[in-house]
This record gives sequence, C-alpha cells and structure tokens, in this order.
Amino acid sequence: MLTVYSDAHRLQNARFELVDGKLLPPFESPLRADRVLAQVRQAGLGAVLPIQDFGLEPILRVHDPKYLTFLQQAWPDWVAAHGEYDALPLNWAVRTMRHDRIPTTIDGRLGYYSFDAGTPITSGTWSAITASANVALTAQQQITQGATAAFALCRPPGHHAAKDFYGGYCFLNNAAIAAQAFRDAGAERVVILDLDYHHGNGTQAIFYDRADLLFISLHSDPSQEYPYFLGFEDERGEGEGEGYNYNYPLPYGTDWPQYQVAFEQALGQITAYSPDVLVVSLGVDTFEHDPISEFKLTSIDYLKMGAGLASLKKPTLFVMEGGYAVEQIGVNVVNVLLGFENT
Ligand code: OKP
Ligand code: ZN
Repeated sequence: MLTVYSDAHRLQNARFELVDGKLLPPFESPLRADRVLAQVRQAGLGAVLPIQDFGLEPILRVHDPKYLTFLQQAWPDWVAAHGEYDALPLNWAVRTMRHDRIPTTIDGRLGYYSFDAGTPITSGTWSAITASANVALTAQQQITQGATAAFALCRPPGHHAAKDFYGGYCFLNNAAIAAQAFRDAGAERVVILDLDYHHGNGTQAIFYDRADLLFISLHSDPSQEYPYFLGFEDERGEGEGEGYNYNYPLPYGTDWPQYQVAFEQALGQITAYSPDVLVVSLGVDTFEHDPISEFKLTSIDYLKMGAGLASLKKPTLFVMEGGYAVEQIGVNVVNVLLGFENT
C-alpha cells in the first residue's frame, strides 16, 4: 500500500496543552507522525509519496471561506496583539449570547471559530494544516487513478473540525475534504467510517443532511468522554440525510470482543449502502495503553480491524486521525494496513 506524507506536519508544534487545569507537553506532537512513518518504512509497506498542492478549491468545498481567512490570519493577528505565544481562545458564545456577528478582535475570533482551548494556533499552523489536507487529497487522487488503497499520513488530524470551527487538535477536516473530492471526481456514494476513540463530531456535522455520504462512527460514549456534546446513538441525520448517520457509543473498558460487535454491524451497514469508495478515519487511540483514552484494544487487534475492512472489497483511503501512545503508534497503525493488505 502506498503512503502519502509531508514533513510540513512538524510546523504544528505546540508549546503546551491545557489538560485538567495543568499545562502539559502536548499529546498531539510531531513525534507521532515521525513514528508512524518510521514503521511504514520498517515494515516495507510500500512507496512513500510526497504531496501535490491542490490549492484552496477542494478545501473550500467543505470549509467556510471566512473560516479559512481566519485560520490564515490568526497567527500574525495574535502576535501583533499578544506576542509570540501559542494562540488560544478563552471565551465562547454560549446560548443567549450573540452568534450573528463575527468579532473583529483576534480574541473574539478565536472564540467564535473554536470549541475548545486544547488546540493551539502557532506560527506554522497554517502551513501544517494545508499540507495535511494535501496529504489526504494526494492519496485520494491515487485511488481515483486506480490504486485500490492508500494511506494518508495526515497530521494535524481533522475529524473534530467542522465547516467553520476547530477543536480537538483539528483545523481542516482531511477525511471530509478527501470524501468530497471523491464525490467531485464522480463517486456517487461515499462512506466515512470513523474508528478513532473520539466521536468525529466535525465530520458528522459536515455531512449530516446528505444521503450521498454515509457516516458511521465507533467511539467512546460522549456521556463520559470528549467531545461531550455530540456522538449519541439517536443522531441519525436530518432531511435527505436521515438514515445516513450512525453512532456507536461504547463504554470505557471496551476490548476487541465488545468492539467487534459494533464493528461488524458497521461493516454490514456499509455493505448494504454499496459505496463506490470507503474513507477510514483511522485513530489508534482505542489502544489499551493510550494516555488519554479508556478502550482496551491490543496491537494484534489492529490486524483484525484491517482484515475486517478488507472484507468489504472497496477502494479504501485510510486517513490518519488520533493515537497518542507514541511508543506503539507506528505498530498499531501499520498493523491495520498490513491486516488489510494480507487479507
Ligand atoms: C483528538 B482526536 C484529555 C482531554 C482530551 C482533546 C482530545 C482530542 C482528541 N483528558 N482533549 O480525536 O484523537
Ligand atoms: Zn481521538
């Protein structure tokens, strides 16, 4: 299987992350992608291709133009106001506050366009996130041109980012951008299967009213886990999209036998939908030793996950999302891809 990778991910290198009232070294660090790439090479998975630049057009098919302008301008505006510290929001417009005007100050705009304070904007954020979207688009193009599968080694991740807001380490929704690019290249039905430990709230929101994209997510129950406000079972889509959104919230402690029940139901739904192409939002923060997660999948289980995905026999784009156990992240991700290839 071919991998697409860009060194530009290193430009997203936050100084710290606000966790449980403490400033800690970021969980979402450049080392994650370095480790995955090293394992791709060590396992001899296949060629590693550089990115092509697709410009802003395919990103604008998913994201709001004003949001993109904000992301591009945020760092210089923040530095002018506050100096060269990581840019973080501290205020949000909840309930009775106003959403009908976009603030002009950088502090106001950071709050307007975000949903958490765990996602710092730095000097290199814009370069890193546009490169990450191009990683997904380059891999997508390989599949459109005939590859049966490809791995987009995206960093930063994307599945928490919606049309016009960021959060959860995510700014541009790489999987959604690639899925839309498949549609625009002629695929009629696309599935995004989100296997990250956290609910893909951004991806769900982007496609919630559409029947041309089936979104299915297996994740830790949002009644006890981030992102807390979306990802429940009763979210089934709306309007034309009704019946094209499925959430499988799973409890803390979920191991492979438990996970497999939901996973196989999801595979059945995908088969019934008969998509032209499958996009997998691949997070390996379901791992038993992940530092921020509470599932119990083992490294061997990821081989079974890959084999299950291969049984669908569809062109498949793997898009890297989360996974924070840096010692094992490479083995876990590459096990999914090897399990897929050797089936
Ligand atoms: C991004 B992705 C841990 C707080 C976690 C943010 C998690 C973002 C996950 N106590 N805060 O889905 O892997
Ligand atoms: Zn996650």
